[in-house]
Amino acid sequence: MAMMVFLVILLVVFLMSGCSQNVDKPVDCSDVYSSGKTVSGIYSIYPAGDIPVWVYCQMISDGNDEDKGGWTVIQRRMDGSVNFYQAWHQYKRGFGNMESEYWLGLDNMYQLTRNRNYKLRVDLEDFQGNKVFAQYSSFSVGPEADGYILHVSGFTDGGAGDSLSVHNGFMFSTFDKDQDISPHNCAKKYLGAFWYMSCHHTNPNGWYLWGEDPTYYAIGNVWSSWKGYNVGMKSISMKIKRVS
Ligand SMILES: [Ca+2]
Repeated sequence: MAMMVFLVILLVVFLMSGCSQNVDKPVDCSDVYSSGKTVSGIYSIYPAGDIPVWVYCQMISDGNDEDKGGWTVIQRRMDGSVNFYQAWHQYKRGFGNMESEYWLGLDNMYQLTRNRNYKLRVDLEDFQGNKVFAQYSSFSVGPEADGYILHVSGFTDGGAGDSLSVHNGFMFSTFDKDQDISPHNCAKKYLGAFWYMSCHHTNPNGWYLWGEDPTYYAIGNVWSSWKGYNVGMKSISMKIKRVS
């Protein structure tokens, strides 16, 4: 009998520790921020429940004091240190270095946005130190079975102009998986991977150009509504934040 009671107590303790662990699993950087961790940096999040994913959380205001903290960075270029000309399976699962340049992965983006509402902010900086942004009130990525279709809308201009809304509704393409609507392979032609149509108004995952370089048209990490098709960004980052 004593043994039975002991086992029941052991079971209850085990179940309770399991419950408290779940509370400690932030889904995204909004949860990380809400838990009191308000310093920008690398944190683990759990977009799909059990498997941790390392990510850079940007804990800053975007200019509005009521809109502080908790941006989950899903894509970042800043120094050309990571090769973004990667195959489908890499874009699916994610790659790069959380301290510098990386892609969070289409699976993680899908898991994050499938049941929750997110807004998107794209921050841009040129090699002269000018900074602008574009913001979208709604962002999500569909399931792999449908080609990881991009859903983006609700543009607000922070000086960058809108180079992304035109990509709304298109599937993701890499050099080894052409799902664009061009007779060409857009990823091969413009040395990137993106929700290409035929082919792009922005190419965030394109070649890191180190500024203006018209040698090969539109291959760089460009945002055409700000600097045209031949000026690569010094930094470009895409980050999402949950909205209620
Ligand atoms: Ca094509």
